[in-house]
Formats: sequence, structure tokens, C-alpha cells
Amino acid sequence: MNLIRLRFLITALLALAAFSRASAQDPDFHIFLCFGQSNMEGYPGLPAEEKTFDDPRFQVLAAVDFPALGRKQGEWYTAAPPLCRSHCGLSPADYFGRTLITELPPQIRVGVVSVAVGGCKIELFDEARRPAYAESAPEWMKPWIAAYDGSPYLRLVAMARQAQRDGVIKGILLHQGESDTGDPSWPAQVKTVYENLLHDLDLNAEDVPLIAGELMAADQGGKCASMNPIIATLPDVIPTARVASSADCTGLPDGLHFTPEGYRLLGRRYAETYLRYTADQGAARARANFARKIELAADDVRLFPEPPADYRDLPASGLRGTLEKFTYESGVTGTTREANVYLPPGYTPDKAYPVVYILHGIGGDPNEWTGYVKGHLILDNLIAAGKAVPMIAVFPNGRAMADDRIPENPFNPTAIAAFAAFEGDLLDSLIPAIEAHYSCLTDANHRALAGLSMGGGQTFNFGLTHLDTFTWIAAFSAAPNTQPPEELVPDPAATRAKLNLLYISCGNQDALINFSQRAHRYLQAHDVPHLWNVDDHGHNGDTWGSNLYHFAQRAFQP
Ligand code: FER
Repeated sequence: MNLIRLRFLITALLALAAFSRASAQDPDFHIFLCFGQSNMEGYPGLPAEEKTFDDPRFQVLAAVDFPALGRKQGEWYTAAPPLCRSHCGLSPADYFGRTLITELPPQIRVGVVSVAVGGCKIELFDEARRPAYAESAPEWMKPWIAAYDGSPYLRLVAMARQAQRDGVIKGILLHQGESDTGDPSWPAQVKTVYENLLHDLDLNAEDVPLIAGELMAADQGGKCASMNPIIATLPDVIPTARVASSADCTGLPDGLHFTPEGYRLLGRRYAETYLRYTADQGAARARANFARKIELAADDVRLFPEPPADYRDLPASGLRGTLEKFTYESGVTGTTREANVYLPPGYTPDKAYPVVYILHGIGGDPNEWTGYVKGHLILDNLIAAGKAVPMIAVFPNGRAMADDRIPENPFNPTAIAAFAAFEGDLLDSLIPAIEAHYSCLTDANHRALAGLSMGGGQTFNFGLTHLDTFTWIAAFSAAPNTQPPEELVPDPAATRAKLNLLYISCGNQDALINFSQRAHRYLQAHDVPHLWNVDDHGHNGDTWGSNLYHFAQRAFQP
């Protein structure tokens, strides 16, 4: 084979590889279908500065040819407006997408498909009624229907199917209702269209909410504002529908359409409404986990008694450790992060101390252990009584994201992902920073990892897979983030050889106990020594304090 043919072959293969990558479905490409009437088209009024939008993380699939813009139907483009057809303006979909790309993690891309017809009633999108409606439509509307070869609904489905090859449909945005003002059957008509879309695109309602926007409000001069109370009932008719408020979205003098500034705000409202839906959905799934039935086996019993009543009172002897704030630079979040650090009574750089890292739960931060559970006082009392070796305790923030404050909905998927991302932050940023700043023993025999709930799951996941870093491990009331034990301990002999202590506890009133039971039963079946303490508490600080008390007395002991 000569060189030219070889080159040609390689080029062809590379092109093929690039093509198959581009056309493979990407779960991080989140697609939204947009439909409705003129406000979804975007009523003309497209400020020049909007047209320069150029972030490729927000894409539009052209649902028609846009000859003036050089866009072809069925192709993806960076989502500079207009998104619907070439004469249209700024629409709610613009700032919906632009807001999502700032709110979602950087690997997520957003795509929209927009099909809308100014002035249309909702029945234009119901294929059963569309032919008669389109036939009798006013002359000025006909060219817009014709742009979709007569059926906007079928064009939307065709474009959506095409988009599904590249990404995942995550939601449907609707702005419509002006032409149906006062019609109490509007929510039921919308339901028909929504269910047809779900059916034709093989989608689950829970995974694809319908976000409908309010019409221009009365105080903006909105002529159809009386439709808003009807729109408000949409979630009653469609459980997975939510309404984006148009409050303060400024309107044009026609009383029907928004100003560009109004569209920007309305678009942000669509994004907030969608994000709130996904967060609520996450919390609902989490509550379903909490509702699970508790089934106890014969060996799910107490190993240790409750501690003495004063185990976390201020130590009587007066010997106190100190609690201080510690900051470090995180290679994971790119930010300066904060942890609480407990130094034992008499801490001196002349000695070197073992270190335990103690992780909080889903609704917590570093103060959960030092405030709510009083972990530092538990250590003070044990060390003062000579029952625990003097140790440094680090209470980090286990949510490795730039804004690591407790989120309004702690169950939101971004926050949950940040608990997993903490692995790198802990191992590569926090531990080296702690060991550079304090007088620590820096081998695995002198490092412990412990945590409650979400932090218990992190402890299982990070501890058992890093036995060259930690050999004393304690998971209290571990949460559903706990990985399956066969993944954490694929080679029981190797785990057995490295572990100093694996301590597992949960309350028998805690609906999450199945995650700890699963770990215990696997370890038992594979002869991996561990302590399994099932006390009589629920998912709360009584079991966490009590089990830190028992674990801390056993950690770092010969
Ligand atoms: C869940 C239920 C509970 C879940 C996490 C938790 C990730 C965590 C609870 C806690 O940390 O207290 O479904 O999902």
C-alpha cells in the first residue's frame, strides 16, 4: 500500500471515529423540547448583544432551515438566538439554557429544540384535532404551520427523536395559553399533548417534567393575565408539571409579549423551576429510601452498652483539647476550604499524633460533629480518662464543591455528587495539608477514617479502597451512597491483611440499616473481622456519639 492510500485510510478511520463519537448518545447532553405560541417563538425584538452568544455548552437543534443564518433543519448549532425560526426574537428558552449551563456541572451540555406557532391554540399540537384546526386557521398563521410541513407536533417529535440520538430529553417547556384564555379545559388539553409526547418519545413522566410559564402578569398590563389561575392548576392535572412565574417580567405595550428583559427573567424562572423540580425529585427518592421497612436478623444486636450519661459533658478534670479552624487549598474544587481540627489536651509539636478524619451527614457540615454530636467533648473525656490515646481529629466539609455550604435541598444531585468527589479532596489535598501543618504520625497505622450517614458511606467507599492510607475505619448509620461490599472488598484476604479495625454501627430504628447489614453480612461470609454494633437508636446524634465513644477507645490501640 502506498503512502497516500495509507494516509487516506487513516484519515477515513479518524473521521469515522469522530463521527461515531459525535453521534453516540451522551448522558451529559440534557435536551429540552420547547413548544407553544408567540412568546415561545420569541416576539421580534432581538437586541444585537444577544446574537453574539457563543458558548457551545448551550446548543439548539434547528427545527426548520434558517437560510439567513446558514442553519439547516436537524443540525445542532451554538444556541445564539433566534432559536425557533429565523424571524423570531429572544424567547424564554434562551435564558433557560444560559442559566442551566451556569447552574449545572461543567461536563453537562444543554440543548433545546423549539417548535412554536404565534397565535395558535393548544389544539394545534393535538394531532387528533390539528387537521381541522390548521385548515380553519387564519391566513397569517398558515405560513408558520407550513414551515413545519403542516404539523408542528410531528416536526417536534421528529426533531426530538433525532436529538435523542445525541443526548437525553430532560424536560419540556411550554409557553402558550394567550389564545386559549378563559378555557378551563386547557390543562386537560395540555395533558393530552404532554402524554402524547411522552408516549411517542418513550419517556417517563417523572424524568421529563413539563415546565409551563405564566402569561404576562396583570400589573405589567397583561391582557391574558386571567389565564394564569388556570395555568396554576396544571400541576393538579399533570403531577409532573410545574409553573414558572412571570412576576416582574416586563411586557411590551401590546399586553401580550414580553420585552427582551422580560424574556431574560422568564427564562431564568423556567430554569429555577426545572432545577427545583429535579431537587424535589431527588429528595422524594431519598424519602422513599427512608421509608423502607426495617428487618432485623438474629445477629443485628448490641455489642456495646450505652456510654455513661456524662460522656459528652465538659470534662470534669478540666483537661481540654482545643478546636480550631483549618483552611487548605483544594485541587478538586479549586477553592480554599475549611475544616474543624481538634487538638488533644497538651498537644505539642514535640510529639507526633495519630489522626482521625470524621465525616458528616447529608445535611451537615464540619460543625455537625462538633456542634450537634459534640465529638470533640467525647474525645476530651476519653483522653482525660486515659481510655483513648491522644489523637488529632479533623472534621472536614465532605461536600467537595465550590459552594460547599449546606444547600437548600441537601439531596440535590449536584450536592450528592460532591460527596463522591470528596475522595480526591481528602486524599490529595486535605491529608497532605494537615500533615504539613500539624505534628502527625503519617503512616496508615496512625490514620483513621470515620463518618456518620452520608459520611459513613464515604468512610466505607474511601476507607476500604485506600487501606494503604487508613487502617482504622468506622462507619456509623451508613447511607445509600455506600457501595456494594463486593466492590469494596473484592479480595477479602487482602483487606484482612491490612485492616487494623473495621467498626460498623447502626440504630435498629434507622430505615437505612440495610446498607450496614449488607456490608456486615458480606464481611461475615468472607471472614473479614469487624465489629457490628446495632443499638436502639434511630438516625440521630445519640447513636453517632455513642459509637464514636466506642470506636475512639479502640482506635490506634496496639
Ligand atoms: C438517601 C437517604 C439518606 C440518600 C442519602 C441519605 C444519597 C443520607 C442521609 C444522611 O446523611 O443523614 O436516599 O441518598
